[in-house]
Amino acid sequence: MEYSYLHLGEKADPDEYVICKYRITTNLPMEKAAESLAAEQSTGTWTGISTLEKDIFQKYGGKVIDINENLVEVAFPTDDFSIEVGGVPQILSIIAGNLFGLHSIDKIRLEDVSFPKAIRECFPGPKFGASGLRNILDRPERPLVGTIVKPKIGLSPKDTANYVYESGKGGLTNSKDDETLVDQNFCPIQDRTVAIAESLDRLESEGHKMVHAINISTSGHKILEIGEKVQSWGAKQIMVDVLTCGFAAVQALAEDRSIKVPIHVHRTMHGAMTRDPLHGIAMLPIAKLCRMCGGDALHVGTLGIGKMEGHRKSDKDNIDACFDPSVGYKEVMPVCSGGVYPGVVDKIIKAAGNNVQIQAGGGVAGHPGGVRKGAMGMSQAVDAVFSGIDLNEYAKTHDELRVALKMWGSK
Ligand code: RUB
Repeated sequence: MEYSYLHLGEKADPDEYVICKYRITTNLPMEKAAESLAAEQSTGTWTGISTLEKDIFQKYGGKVIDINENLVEVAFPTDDFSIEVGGVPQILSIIAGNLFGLHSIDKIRLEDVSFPKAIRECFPGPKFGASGLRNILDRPERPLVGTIVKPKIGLSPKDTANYVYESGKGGLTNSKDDETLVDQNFCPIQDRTVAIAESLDRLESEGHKMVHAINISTSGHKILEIGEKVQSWGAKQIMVDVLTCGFAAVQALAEDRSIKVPIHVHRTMHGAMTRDPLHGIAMLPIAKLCRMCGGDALHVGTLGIGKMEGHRKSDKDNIDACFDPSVGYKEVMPVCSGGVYPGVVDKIIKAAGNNVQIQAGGGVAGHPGGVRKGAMGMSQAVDAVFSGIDLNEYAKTHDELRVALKMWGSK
């Protein structure tokens, strides 16, 4: 017997269902495509099956509750999910699994998802979040301003620590390893962490608080051990590449009581999922999952301003997901990064607000005056915008900003 997965017009209680929004491109009638998706991801397959009893279908079948042109909403019953054992990997196998490969659907993109309270409560959310980071840095209001140590590979531990120190002297609150650096021979993670901790301690003794995120992205069976080790070597923040390591890696670190430093979440590889507007996974569901799993700071894009593909509206949606009060977790610090320089800081803050971490790699290390002056240029840009002063006006009395504006202009 075949059942219909179409429940158009019915309301699905957001506390009973995981509700997903998909953008579908197909030659099939949209209702048929939506039904095959809901079936494939819940109780069905490509044909009717003798083993599908009515009560199984009713309890566990996905429901297509809305179709608006190419946007389709599917509600999956909470009982389809196995959170304690299964976690995000099992969630993703339902909401973002086989459906991408269905022959009958040309393209499909997961645009959004909402989770019932019963599922949200199984996840830790951020330990520190945006406010925890601000407390550590003693920076209650101004945007956080950071750098990515450049070149992304090649510097020794001593050079890296020196870069961090110079950035702090220039006023930056944050710095971080780049995503491709972990423990290469030219910059072993232990030596780097120890050397950077010395720089950060020195800065603090000179009156400036700063954190640096050490990239601990590694294999699943090693990440907790490396996290604990870098912490014992003096790391004040750790960084995880969430898509290459997996959401479960972020969750494992957030739930590990011995990890007592914030987690900076990088999203390298996301473009493979997010870039095609018709296929893949939008950043919004990724941001929601990162927050659930316990990321304290998350790369969200530069609102269409920097070097990476992104858009003002969708990047702002990612930022809003970092703060959405309805989910019951601490807020995540959104990180705007990638091709940023002082001349675009005003546009970023205007679009993102002050509760944001703005960071620049090339936009600091590329300053003709060196890293300290590059950091000063970025800090001055943030100070100017925070104080409501036009960048060019502020630059008249701030030389480092003036040089940066002359070098890279603004947008
Ligand atoms: C920054 C950089 C980062 C991007 C990643 O360097 O390359 O890895 O932030 O992009 P630079 P996203 O400042 O020199 O461009 O933040 O969009 O994930």
